[in-house]
Amino acid sequence: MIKGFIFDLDGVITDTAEYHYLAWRELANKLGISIDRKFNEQLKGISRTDSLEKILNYGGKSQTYSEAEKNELADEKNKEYQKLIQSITPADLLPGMAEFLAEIKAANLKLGLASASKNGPFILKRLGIANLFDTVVDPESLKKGKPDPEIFTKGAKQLGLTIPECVGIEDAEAGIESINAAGMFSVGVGSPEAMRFSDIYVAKTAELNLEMIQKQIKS
Ligand code: B16
Ligand code: MG
Repeated sequence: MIKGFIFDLDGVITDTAEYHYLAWRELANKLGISIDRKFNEQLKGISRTDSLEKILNYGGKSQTYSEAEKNELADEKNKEYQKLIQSITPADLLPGMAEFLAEIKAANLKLGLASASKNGPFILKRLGIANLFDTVVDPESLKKGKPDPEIFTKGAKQLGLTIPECVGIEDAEAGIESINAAGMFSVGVGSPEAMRFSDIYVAKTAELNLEMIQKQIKS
């Protein structure tokens, strides 16, 4: 019996990937590295420090900076990102999400957030949905990020639920891997190719609804 849903943020609840991209592109340009939207796909669901490593590797500069300098670069990106997310409003919820979250709450199910983003709580507030969430996993408390199962396992624990009582929802391959490794039922949002390892998937957030997911779990 399903008692709770654990959501990813970027790409499921709202599309912050574009803001991450713009902020990383600005930093990469300064470092003489050129990235495009295709490259940015690899950064989805990946932590800030891992994203910087991927960009530096891509630009052949993985050995150029000290740890302290890398921290400064990651901070610089985050400052730019934080400027961009100030303008987020409830209109930035992805299609169908306001309804889907309301449906979950109306059924008295619990809601958790399992986002790699340290800006997650601020974004939930800007979207006007922070009060719907029973718990938010703090990504700084994790030993390992996605695809490690820790973030979803911790989410279930924080909700006071067992793994089989929870459903995880993700748009990134690393995220689906994380849910599956936790032993939780996984719902993917995205193309059949990208979501090939999820238990079920939908192409768009507008297709998410409680009845459909509950039926698929029973069958
Ligand atoms: P921050 P998710 C992830 O969010 C993003 O997809 C990823 O691009 C970003 O680097 C990561 O959060 C960390 O974000 O720099 O704000 O801490 O998909 O896990 O909700
Ligand atoms: Mg995501």
